[in-house]
Amino acid sequence: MMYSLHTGTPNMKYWCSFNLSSLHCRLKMTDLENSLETIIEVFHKYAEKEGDKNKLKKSELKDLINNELSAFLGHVKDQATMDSLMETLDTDGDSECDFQEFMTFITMVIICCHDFFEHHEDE
Ligand SMILES: [Ca+2]
Ligand SMILES: [Ca+2]
Repeated sequence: MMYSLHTGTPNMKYWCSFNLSSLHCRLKMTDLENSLETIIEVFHKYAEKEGDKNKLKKSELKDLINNELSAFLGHVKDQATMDSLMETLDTDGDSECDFQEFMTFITMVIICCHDFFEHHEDE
């Protein structure tokens, strides 16, 4: 399975898929590689529950946040929060969150998280 890198140049994309296809990464993965694989696995675990198996509908995204990101983000209870989150993430307007759109979300979360820890290290 190939995932395009949103910000990568075409050559970077080719380089990644070429190296992935050799499956060296299966031999002994680093912590970072394991973390990246976990993101892919978690996305698919929730995306395949209902409807399109490669996209998160609003309820799937909500379950993912509440089950997998609650220590960082708390629990999302109200519909308005989910509506506006999906609206923000859904750049192609199909009312679902595909993997690229999900990665935008993960990027937002990880940057906030990084800023938070960096700020707290300074104190
Ligand atoms: Ca789905
Ligand atoms: Ca979408």
